[in-house]
Amino acid sequence: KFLPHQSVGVIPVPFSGGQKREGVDHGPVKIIEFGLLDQLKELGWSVTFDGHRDYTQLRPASDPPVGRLLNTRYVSAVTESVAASVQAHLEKGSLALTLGGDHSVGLGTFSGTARVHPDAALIWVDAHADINTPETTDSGNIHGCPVSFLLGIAGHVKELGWVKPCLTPNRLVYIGLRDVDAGEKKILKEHGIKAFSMHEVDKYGIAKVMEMAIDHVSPRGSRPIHLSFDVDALDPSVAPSTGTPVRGGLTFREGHYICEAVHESGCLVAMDLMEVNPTLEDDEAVFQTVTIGCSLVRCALGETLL
Ligand code: 5AB
Ligand code: MN
Ligand code: MN
Ligand code: MN
Repeated sequence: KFLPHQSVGVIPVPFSGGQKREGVDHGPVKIIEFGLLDQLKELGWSVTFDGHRDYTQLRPASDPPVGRLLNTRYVSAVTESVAASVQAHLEKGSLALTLGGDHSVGLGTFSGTARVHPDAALIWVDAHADINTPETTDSGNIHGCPVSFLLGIAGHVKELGWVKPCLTPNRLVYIGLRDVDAGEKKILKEHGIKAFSMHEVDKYGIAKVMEMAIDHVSPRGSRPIHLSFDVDALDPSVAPSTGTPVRGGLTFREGHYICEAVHESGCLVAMDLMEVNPTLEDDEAVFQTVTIGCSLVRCALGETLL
């Protein structure tokens, strides 16, 4: 509806500064090596690849904690650049596909989408809500905070000053939650944010959940959709190589169904595939995680079973 759906811009973001574990910055190279670009061409997409950039060049000489928040300047520089990349692809009429990298990068991706589509909806698929504020975060890891910045409820952090509020609670929906901090639960309640935790996935089934989720953020296809998919939404038995795994996650099919349903909506304008860490667990686990990551993207971009 919002796109001719023919071209996709692929933005690899080898960044790990939004959390403390090394390795998630190797995610994009592995995903590309696995053949994602050819797979998308096979599906009929014309693919523009941004190329592997060295984001460590953006690391500032000094980056002291701001309250509890860590690497604010580094995260800020990288995400500001990512926002511009996403914006550029969308302005050319392409779909924007960002490969993470940790989920702090979501600050940049959705901001870029919102510049081109100010009414865009955000579907955040994750075990976690990533909605901590500088006040509520225990870890200080910004990958647990991007959504609060997008909503403009994080308070002013000078180092991240480029980030403008660009999301409203009614345009946000979560799927897959099962590890939400107490402070985050309060925020979700206060702002009336729609969330389908694993409890709701069990209760209603994924098909009904997707129908309700899409109807909530983009009723009758009225809003463009940005899909931000953290692989830790999947159960660790199907996607083990990620930094913050949580038991009791989405099955292989539930993950794929989400992407298929978003494709079917005809509203997808941008997708993130985040938190693939190919240095965690053994080779078989990495292969499994990268394989599923690629097939999630293919499903969101229209691969069908029949
Ligand atoms: B992820 C936690 N809520 O704030 C925090 O992987 C975990 O992008 C955040 O979803 C997990 O540190 C961030 C405890
Ligand atoms: Mn996340
Ligand atoms: Mn997560
Ligand atoms: Mn994670």
